[in-house]
Amino acid sequence: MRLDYLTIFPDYLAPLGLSLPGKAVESGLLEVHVHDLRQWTHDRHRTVDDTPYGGGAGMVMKPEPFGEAFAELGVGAGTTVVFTTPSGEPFTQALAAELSTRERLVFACGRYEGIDQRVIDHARDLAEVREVSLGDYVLNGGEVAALAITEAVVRLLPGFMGNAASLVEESHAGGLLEYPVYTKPPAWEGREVPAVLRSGDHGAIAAWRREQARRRTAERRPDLLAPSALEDGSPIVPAV
Ligand code: 6GU
Repeated sequence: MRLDYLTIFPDYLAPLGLSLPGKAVESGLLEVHVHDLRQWTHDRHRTVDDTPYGGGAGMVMKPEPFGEAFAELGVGAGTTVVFTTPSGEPFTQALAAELSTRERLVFACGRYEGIDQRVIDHARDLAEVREVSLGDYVLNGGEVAALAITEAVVRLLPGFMGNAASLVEESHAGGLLEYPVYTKPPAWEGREVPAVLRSGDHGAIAAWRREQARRRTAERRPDLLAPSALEDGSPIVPAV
């Protein structure tokens, strides 16, 4: 898989060289290219934004640098352009799985009040487009969102370290949050590990974990237990 990032803050994406994506690059599974959007400006101030038509607060990212970037990077059939924006579709494990099947992702990281709509429309003429949001809150820009999406996608790539085992586990998940986990020592700060986990009774342990996961999900994410969440594409969480 090839990943390209268009950003006015390339330093924000430095973590891509570390840990998980870094290893995937070293193993040859992944190619990563971070591009400073300002390289496709031509004025002395390397301008990437301008005032919004119709008025209003903030600045809008200009279309031309994106257009030139798409052309130079060869965005076309076989590419998915991911626009990170709080007005996008919610990012889920299901979307991560879908994106992990693509040959090439180009992340267009928005800043300011957004990107001129014609950039998104133009990208749709060239390639597949997904506008993606991490959740219902506002970040200053799409870079951190692009990092999060990247990590979720890259760990699903076939052949990536450790992914076989974790994928099998995730497929058993049943759309619940993870149960609490414990390790040694058996008592710490006056708190004991639940006896059932030390009982060696695998049936009882599985039942306890299922119940803990159900309880935790009911408390924190009742939406996951609603009938509408039980259709295909429900969120995938660790094994119970
Ligand atoms: Cl993808 N971008 C920005 N700027 N804010 C967000 C987001 C994305 N997802 C949630 N908040």
